[in-house]
Amino acid sequence: MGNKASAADNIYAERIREISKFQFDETVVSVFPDMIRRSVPGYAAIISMIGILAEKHATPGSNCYDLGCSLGAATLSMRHHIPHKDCRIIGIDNSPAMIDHCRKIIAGDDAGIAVSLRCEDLRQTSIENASMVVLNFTLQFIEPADREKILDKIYAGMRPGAVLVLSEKIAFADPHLDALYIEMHHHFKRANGYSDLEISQKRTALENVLLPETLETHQERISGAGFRHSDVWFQCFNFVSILAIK
Ligand code: GEK
Repeated sequence: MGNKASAADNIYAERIREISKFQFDETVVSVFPDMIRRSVPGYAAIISMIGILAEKHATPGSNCYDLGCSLGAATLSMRHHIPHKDCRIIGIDNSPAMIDHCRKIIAGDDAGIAVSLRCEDLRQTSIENASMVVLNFTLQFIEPADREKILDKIYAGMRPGAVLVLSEKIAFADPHLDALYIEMHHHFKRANGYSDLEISQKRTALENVLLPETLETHQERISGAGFRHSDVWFQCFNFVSILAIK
């Protein structure tokens, strides 16, 4: 399913004098499938479960949103599982390089469900008639002060019974656990072929760009928005995916 020919991620392999802030530009796009697979524990499992969740929760004539869709992995997973031909998947990303490449991947896929892709800031996206909304490792890149408004807007645009999948890298209030899970994540990256230099340079690039919050903060925001049920359905170290139901 799409995303096949990905070059190996060696963006941070050589020592960089001044590491600039991480951006979703052409360079990242060209290695993105390899980067995310080797950096996010459980990524492939989460993507395939998004399809399974869509199969059950997408309702006839509704919209399914993939906010921060990157190259459309979650979009494709939903597209291949939604049983209703009159559903529409709306993929949003504010990186022009991501959306351009995503368009090509979706064009090469022949599943029947309509897909609309838009290059826009998801803070501007209106959510309407949604039976499923996916924020797969996207909210973590948005200013924490803006996150409540986004969750409220998503909730307001959902049908009763609709589901939100929110996957995030998280922080832990317990400093011991926080340090342990960060270390375990680095072990995971090392096991996937990243060197200590790559791990440390990438970490510097993501400082103040990827802003993790605690699970409790996410859960409070989700219940504050009005979701009736929510739970962590996937966790590996400091990576979680939450299911919230309206
Ligand atoms: C996947 N969900 O493969 N508006 C829209 N898009 C944004 C915004 C914003 N304000 N901020 C960041 N993005 C994907 C993976 S990657 C996660 C998501 C990662 C986009 C950004 O351009 C990037 O494509 C995506 O969110 C985050 O399932 O790289 O760790």
